[in-house]
Amino acid sequence: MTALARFENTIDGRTQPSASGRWFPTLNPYTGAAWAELPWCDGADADAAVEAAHRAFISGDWPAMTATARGKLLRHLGDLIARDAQALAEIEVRDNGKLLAEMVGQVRYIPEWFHYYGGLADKIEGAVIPSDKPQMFTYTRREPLGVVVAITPWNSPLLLLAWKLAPALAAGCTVVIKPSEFTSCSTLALMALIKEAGFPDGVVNTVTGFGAEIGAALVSHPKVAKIAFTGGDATGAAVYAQAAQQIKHVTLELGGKSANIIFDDAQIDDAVRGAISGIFAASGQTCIAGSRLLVQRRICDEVTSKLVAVARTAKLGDPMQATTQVGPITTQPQREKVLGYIDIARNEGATCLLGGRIPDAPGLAQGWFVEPTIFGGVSNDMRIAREEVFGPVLSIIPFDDEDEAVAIANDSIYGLAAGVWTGSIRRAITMPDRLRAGTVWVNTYRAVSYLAPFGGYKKSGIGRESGKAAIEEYLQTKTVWINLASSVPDPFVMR
Ligand code: TXE
Repeated sequence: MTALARFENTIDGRTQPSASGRWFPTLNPYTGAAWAELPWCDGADADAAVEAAHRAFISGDWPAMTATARGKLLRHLGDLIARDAQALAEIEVRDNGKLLAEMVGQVRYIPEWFHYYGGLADKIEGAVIPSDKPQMFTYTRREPLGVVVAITPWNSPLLLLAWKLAPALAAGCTVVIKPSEFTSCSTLALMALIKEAGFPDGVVNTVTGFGAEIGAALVSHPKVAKIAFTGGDATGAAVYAQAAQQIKHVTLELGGKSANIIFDDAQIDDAVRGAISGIFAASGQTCIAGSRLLVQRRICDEVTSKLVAVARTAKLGDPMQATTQVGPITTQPQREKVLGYIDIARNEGATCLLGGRIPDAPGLAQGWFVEPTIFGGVSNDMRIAREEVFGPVLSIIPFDDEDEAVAIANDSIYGLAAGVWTGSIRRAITMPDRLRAGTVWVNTYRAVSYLAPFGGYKKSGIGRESGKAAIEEYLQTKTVWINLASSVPDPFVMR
């Protein structure tokens, strides 16, 4: 038996196994087999990483560096990621089973975040405050928060890390990354590029292992100033509660149950393609999945039959192959969860129009596949319409008019994203105003950019990632008062 590849953490600039010397395997969702091993960290490693990040924040080269120099490091890192995009994407596919074509595209896009925030690093400005007090000079400084713990999920490990890492570093923070235990390898591979780019030791550190074991040690560490988290809402709520104990800053990017709304004046074939990309791309494992498809009743049968016809032809298979359209589910527990929701939907009385099973095609048995699944006859009070499935399962919900579409779309604990398909300019402008979601797409779906703030309303999260807004999440304001008078007046009266 050949030994598995081993990836190591980087703490204080040194690659290392865990303090305990234990390892755990990472599995390939297409083969179901272990393909690499990772350091199984515990509280001792978490503490070492936070201490290293704290030292790098308060002393040494990083705090002494100009913002322009910081920005250059970020841009250099972006170039190195572009150079190694193919190799990084292949690591991601082995870990998360998403299509190589999608992951290569995604990793090739990641440098934009480092270039953008590299450019923004030396445009962080304070202000001189007009003074209402004579002989007083008052100004503000924008200062980094401190040590940031970045906790990332398994669906798009490097992209969702870049959304945190680039603005955090541009702001001058230092970072400890806790990648998902299911997909840590690409993050550990990225650390070699962070070293090559020239970041001082301790500015970026990693700790791999199980969230339940090291999450609390990281989140509650007194030297951590902020947690930037993407993951499920239950874990997000636990992280938020723990962070509150020490009044730490948080950004939370959590789940969704996004409504993708098709009006009867839409280009129906485009809308069908949008609905497919909204739920079957990445096997539905995206926080922005358009898992509730709201269709105006007059066109509901037509849209449904077109959707079923297109989804039926989706080619499941090896995510490394260019012809594959739907890959496996990333983790075994997640596949169980998806299959569980399919049973729940059937028991609730929804009609399974397509899929709903583990595929029996030859060559797929070893991987964690679920057939693309479409449910009709769904009402918005069913659990399949209310809870995040995070898999290739679409619920079709008919509506009669605009008001009803808005009411159904907004009747959710989540508010991450929404889609609107319409030929009406009026609707294209008024519907986004009425939808309670952090992102609304009109006649498109799943567009994101380093330029555009992204985040959730309601239980989908707190704070924004990407765009200028995101850097604010890693900064705090200090106000400085300088007395220009030659003497200090009456000490018993507030100035
Ligand atoms: O996520 P977790 P899971 C949703 C999706 C999925 C569900 C559960 O619905 O079915 O979440 O997935 C770390 N303290 N999303 O269990 O647990 C964990 O190690 C600190 C939506 O995989 O939220 C990982 O690094 N950290 C989502 C990260 O949290 C802890 C993407 C996310 O894992 C921790 C993924 C703890 N106590 C799942 N426990 C999205 N918004 O895109 C775990 N972690």
